[in-house]
Formats: sequence, structure tokens, C-alpha cells
Amino acid sequence: MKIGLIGLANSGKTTIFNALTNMDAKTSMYADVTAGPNIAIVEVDDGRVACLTEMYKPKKITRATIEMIDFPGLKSGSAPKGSFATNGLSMVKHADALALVVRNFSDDLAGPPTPLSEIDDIDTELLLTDLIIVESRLERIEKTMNRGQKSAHLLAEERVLRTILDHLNEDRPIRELTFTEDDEKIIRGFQFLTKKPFLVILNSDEAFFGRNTELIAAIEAKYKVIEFAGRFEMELSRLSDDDAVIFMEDMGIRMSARERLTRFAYQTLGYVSFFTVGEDEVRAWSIHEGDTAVDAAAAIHSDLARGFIRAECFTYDELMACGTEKGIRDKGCFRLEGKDYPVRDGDILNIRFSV
Ligand SMILES: Nc1nc2c(ncn2[C@@H]2O[C@H](COP(=O)(O)OP(=O)(O)O)[C@@H](O)[C@H]2O)c(=O)[nH]1
Ligand SMILES: [Mg+2]
Repeated sequence: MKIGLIGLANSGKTTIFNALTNMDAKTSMYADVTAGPNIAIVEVDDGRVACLTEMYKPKKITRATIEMIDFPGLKSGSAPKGSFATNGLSMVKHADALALVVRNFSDDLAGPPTPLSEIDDIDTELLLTDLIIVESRLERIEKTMNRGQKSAHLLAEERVLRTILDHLNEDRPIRELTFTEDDEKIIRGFQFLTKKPFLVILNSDEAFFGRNTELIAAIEAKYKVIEFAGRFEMELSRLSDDDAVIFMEDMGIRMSARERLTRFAYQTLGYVSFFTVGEDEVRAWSIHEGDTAVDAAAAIHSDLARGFIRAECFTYDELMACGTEKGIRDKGCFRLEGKDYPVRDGDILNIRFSV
């Protein structure tokens, strides 16, 4: 899972990136739009991995990861319309999801925060970027067709793009539309920005953190939102765990920024974790909700999907309740599942395959 942090310059993207990754990328009061992105692989905190490790004592432990990308920001106000198209697009478009960091603290240069209009501006910017892509592709399709080349594929592409165009022209993001599997294939390559899952990270001044109820409700009317006290949490991430807990309690922060964001991302982006266990390795994997046993196999290795026979399956909770794998068998909780079995969060799988 790749999450791209986007937002205006000085909204605190790098600060939050540092809080999430324990890294030390340079933050700045001045817009630094020329710098390249900072990229970090963040391990997902999952207490279940620790318990499984305790039980299996594996040689190796592998946690699920999220790749965080901190992009250079857009300049406030002065950004040309559709600027994602020229600026950060090539980088942002490979993200699986976008997390928009919004300034909710006063800034000496930019003044008091205006989070709601900031969200609107960026939203418009993302929409415009997609609109430009759709329009220019439709123009090209028309030219090709005028030359007499009307393949079924081209007609299908034109039809989907027109649907998207109408939708965007109503100021609505593509993620609201549902597509058939075939149409998904047609548009996949465009990597539309408003098709990506979208989260808002409200970056609040530590003095007001936890008390922005009305603002958060206003944002929630349209978006999924989580509140961070970015600067404070960046400083926390540099303390020892024991010290950090004391400061967090003071602020009413129950979990680290990283843990809150990973949980939020899993929920809102529809990810679930399954595990593979054994003496060699205990490992957490993330897949999409609704993915099948074959998809899970493919996440591990393409050979496992190709030669898939059955998935041996039990759940983490059953294992904790029964104590051992033998206990699970004795209780009749051990299952054999076929290709189409929808994997659920907390499943422990062993894929039987032959190639
Ligand atoms: N008061 C306050 N200042 C912050 C917060 N987060 C970031 N800043 C400040 O805002 C400025 C810009 O932050 P930076 O992370 O570089 O923003 P970016 O341009 O979006 O990467 C820096 O001076 C930060 O110290 C916050 O939560 N509270
Ligand atoms: Mg930055």
C-alpha cells in the first residue's frame, strides 16, 4: 500500500511524514517545491504479530508495510490551474491512496488557517487534472475515429471516458462511480487522481488539538478525516516510548501517529491482514477486503496462485482461544478453503499448491 501525502506547501507534510516514519527530513517555513519526494517504508504496528511470534518463535518476522511518500507541496494561491498535471503528477499517480495534509495552525507568512477552503482548492485541483487528461484523450480518440479507425475497443474507451467527463463536469470525483471489470481495465492506465481513495489529515495546532469538533464534522460531511498535532507528534516520535506515553496522555492522544494512521488507512481503504506462520517465519500480509484465497496466494508468490490447490485456514482468534494448532484441529476449527474463499482479517493461511 502506497500512501502519498499531498497538500499545499507549509501544511506540515514533511513534519507529519517525520512523525510517521521517525525520520528526520527537513521541514521548512518556506515553500520548497523543487525538492524531490521523501519516501519511507513504514511497518504496520499489529499486536497480533507479536503474539504469533511469541507462539511460534520464528527465525524471521515480517510485518506488513505501508510506503509513505512526502511530495513537495503546491504553492498556495499561485498554483496554475491543473498544476498537478505538470508538477507532481508523475509521482502522485503511482500512489494507491492520497492523504491530503491540511494546515490547521497559524503560520507567520500565510496567516490564520483556512482548512475548509484549502481542501476545496486541492479537490478542485485534482478534479481539473483528471479533466485535462480525459479531454485530451477524447480529442485524440476523435481524431483517430475521423481517420476511419473505429475499433470496438476505442468505442468502449470513448464511452467510459464520456461518462467520466460528465461526472467530473459536475464537480464530482471519479471514485464515486462504479465500473464494470472491463471498464476498469480500460481506464486503469490513466491512474486518475480522483479515483484514488482520499483521506484528509487535519494538522492541528497542539493548543487546539482534540477540540476542533465542529470543523471535523464539517469536513466529515464530505471526506474521511483524521486529526494530527503534527509538530507535537514529530517531537514525540523522537522520544523514548516511555517518555512519549506521558506526553501523549497529557494531550489525550491514545496511540502514536503511525498507529492511528495505519488503522485509519486499513479501515478507510478497505485493507485486511492475513498471516502466514511457522518456525521459519511469521508474516503479516495485507490484501483488499473481499480478496479471495487465490488473491492471497498471489500476494505471497505467483506460483502459489498458479498452482493453487487449497488453503488451510484458521483464525488468529481461534488460535489464541485454543492455544495450539492441535487444539484448533481438536475443536474442528481447522478448515480447507477453495479458490473463491473470501479471506477475512485475522485469517491464518497455509496455501497448498503444486506447479
Ligand atoms: N504550530 C504548528 N506548526 C506546524 C505544525 N506542523 C508543521 N508546522 C510548521 O509548519 C512549517 C512547515 O512545515 P513542513 O512540514 O515543512 O510543511 P510542508 O511544506 O507541507 O512539508 C514548519 O515551520 C513546521 O514547523 C503543527 O502541527 N503545528
Ligand atoms: Mg515538505
